[in-house]
Amino acid sequence: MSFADIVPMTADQRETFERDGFLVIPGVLSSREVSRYESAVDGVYAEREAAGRLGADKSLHQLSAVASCPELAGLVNHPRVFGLVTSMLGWNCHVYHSHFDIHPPIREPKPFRFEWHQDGGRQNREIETDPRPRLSVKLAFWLSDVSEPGRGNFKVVKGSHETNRIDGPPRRDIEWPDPEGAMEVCANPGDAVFFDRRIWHARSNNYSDIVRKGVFFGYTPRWITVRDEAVSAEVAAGLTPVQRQLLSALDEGRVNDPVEGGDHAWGHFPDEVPLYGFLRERGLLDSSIPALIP
Ligand SMILES: O=C(O)CCC(=O)C(=O)O
Repeated sequence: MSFADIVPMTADQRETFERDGFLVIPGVLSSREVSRYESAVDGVYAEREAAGRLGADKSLHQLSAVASCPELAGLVNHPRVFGLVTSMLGWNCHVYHSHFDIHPPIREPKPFRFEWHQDGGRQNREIETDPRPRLSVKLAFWLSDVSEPGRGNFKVVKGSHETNRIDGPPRRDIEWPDPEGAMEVCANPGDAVFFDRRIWHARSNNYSDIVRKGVFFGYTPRWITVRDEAVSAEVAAGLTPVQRQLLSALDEGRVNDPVEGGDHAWGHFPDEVPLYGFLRERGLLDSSIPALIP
């Protein structure tokens, strides 16, 4: 499947996603892709290790996935799953937050930390609705085998994305049970998980013998600001126009014209937004989805 292709979300997937708050998509990456992306993140891990910049448990939570590891750019609009993003968010979106995570096996007991959260930081305090709006979705690509629990799996409370509050300890270091209904999502290397940012989620401790590796991209409308570091001009030059949009590296047309305004995050000029043209050319501006209407 080439980058010219894209598969929109099916009606069944949408029903499951709306009900559960997440989808597991098997076999997104071939074993060659898994090896290629794995060696890219391993390279960054080795650099951070040499520079003494790993966590106390030798883990790496590396923000700004593509700026930190340009070889990961192909994941940002991976043809097998990017249609899930456009089917939810439409064409005026970008990546606002991304990371890759490497968690070696835990050999010694770890201090407790209640990690359950919704994504979006202060969006969860500063927006007054109940339930909160979706605002962003995230893709996780698995580069290691998390097909059994206890391997650093992604944990969710299925269907919790429309619940604003779960019970938790008064401080995150106070021992507290997992929320009712918590489950570990199991996946093979090359599988992806697509989730609503509001789903209550955490990571299981990795008590296996396998180093846990995953790459995460959070997508949101372009009128929500980006937390990631920008990619370098050299990296941007090697990206497709859609990838440049997603990674906030658009630098063409009127985008930077202070008088004309041109393309900007409010999406007033769809023709100047690469993803709009990309979807239009493929007949994928499904007008039953408001975010796809120009
Ligand atoms: O590493 C995980 O499985 C959890 C990731 C996470 O908390 C997040 O993407 O916000």
